[in-house]
Amino acid sequence: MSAAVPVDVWVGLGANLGEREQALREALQAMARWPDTRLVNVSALYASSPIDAGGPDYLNAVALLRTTLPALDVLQRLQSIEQGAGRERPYRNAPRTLDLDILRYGNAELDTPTLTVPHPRMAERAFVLLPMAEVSPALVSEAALQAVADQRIERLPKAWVADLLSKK
Ligand code: PH2
Ligand code: MG
Ligand code: MG
Repeated sequence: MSAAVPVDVWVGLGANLGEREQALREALQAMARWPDTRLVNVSALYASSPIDAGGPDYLNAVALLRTTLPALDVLQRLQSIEQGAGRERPYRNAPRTLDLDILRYGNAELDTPTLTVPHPRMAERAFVLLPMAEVSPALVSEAALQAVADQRIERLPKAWVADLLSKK
């Protein structure tokens, strides 16, 4: 048993190659199985045009976890899920089968060679801010949403992962 205080962690999910929805769903299933971790909430799916990148449209979502795992442990686990989904990294912002980014780790401000939180480009991206506002409205201001209002993004109304949310 861990004595550490649980931390809220916001994870951005994205995919624009392959079976996108299935990859996002399987990633959430994997996170829900981590030790000392609850999957508290997940946004709807959003379809969005690639930002600073090429290739097909993305599916994006944001998940809220509550965990006692350290930030770098969370990062390592996310990377291992990406690997399992066949993620390749031929060049920066290349199209991908699965991308899992730590957006926030509680209120921590970290700048290490492998992890910077809050995510440095979060505020520029509608595909992060809209789903994040759905999960945690207090974290995203109207002004922040206005600033990305020109980006093409569509909220998909379908129910998709309610069955995965922790009842604890
Ligand atoms: N991820 C990127 C770059 N551009 N665009 C959209 N719409 N969605 C993404 O997840 C995304 C992107 C780099 O990780
Ligand atoms: Mg990313
Ligand atoms: Mg990434």
